Amino acid sequence: MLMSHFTAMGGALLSKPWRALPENNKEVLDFLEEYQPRNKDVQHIRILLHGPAAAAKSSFINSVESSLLNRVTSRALTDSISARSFSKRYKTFKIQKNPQGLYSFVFNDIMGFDHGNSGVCVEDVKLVMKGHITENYKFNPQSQLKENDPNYKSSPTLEDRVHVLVCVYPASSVSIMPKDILRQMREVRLAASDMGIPQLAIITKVDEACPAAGKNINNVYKSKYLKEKVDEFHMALGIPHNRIFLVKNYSKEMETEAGIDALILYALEQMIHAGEDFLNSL
Ligand SMILES: Nc1nc2c(ncn2[C@@H]2O[C@H](COP(=O)(O)OP(=O)(O)OP(=O)(O)O)[C@@H](O)[C@H]2O)c(=O)[nH]1
Ligand SMILES: [Mg+2]
Repeated sequence: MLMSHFTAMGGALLSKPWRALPENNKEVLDFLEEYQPRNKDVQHIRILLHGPAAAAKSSFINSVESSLLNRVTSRALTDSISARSFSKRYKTFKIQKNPQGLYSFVFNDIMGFDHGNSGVCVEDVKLVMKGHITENYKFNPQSQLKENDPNYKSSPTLEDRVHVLVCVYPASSVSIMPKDILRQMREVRLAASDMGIPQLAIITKVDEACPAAGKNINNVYKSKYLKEKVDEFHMALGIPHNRIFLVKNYSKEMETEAGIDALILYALEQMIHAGEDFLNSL
């Protein structure tokens, strides 16, 4: 049984982390640098991020790039005040490893879910997973992409298909998850399961949700509050505990930090393993 104590910041901290992160980031960075899919039908693993508007999907892509390049970047545009989803297009982000090449994984950013007809259509997310949607397509919240549309790719390759699905959700909203958003996320999850696509989740904005984690990033996996959020998220969506990761993005920092990198790289490594296993099971 882990001992816990209350901090001056008001959150209970366990004496030991309930999940151990890798000892150093270098090993994970080396793995990511060398990683290539064994399945020669693809050049990279395609990771799709989905979740409600403002969950921090675009920010996570920037944070991954920042951790890998060792400087804070912001290619995927984010927004702090939009009431509706800020990202509106289907975009693929590749990350430059060195002047000669790219990392062997890409991220797909999409519009977020919202209430009523304001967010991405669930059917469009299913089309993305099957590889039917072309780059830069502007999602129409009112209606799904039709087969006769020029943006509809009728014969997607394995490379076009999604190999890992990642649900993104902010920590402070887990307990107040709106039913219609949950229904949409669950529908996407079930469709991914039907396609055999592995699923993970990242719980974001841990610094906002837990002051002790905001004060010291090394407290993230010691926070009882954040552990409860992982449990609640698991109960709500059915994603196994060990597929749910806590993350803080680079939202206000000017420089990268080892503690923030550790959370991001750990989650990323698990995404790569899941995608590799999927591609080898085909
Ligand atoms: N404090 C804090 N803020 C964050 C974190 N991650 C993202 N943010 C902020 O949350 C806001 C929304 O982030 P986005 O990345 O635009 O969210 P999104 O999921 O892409 O949203 P849409 O494109 O609108 O669907 C931005 O103002 C980010 O700076 C985090 O870990 N901590
Ligand atoms: Mg976005």
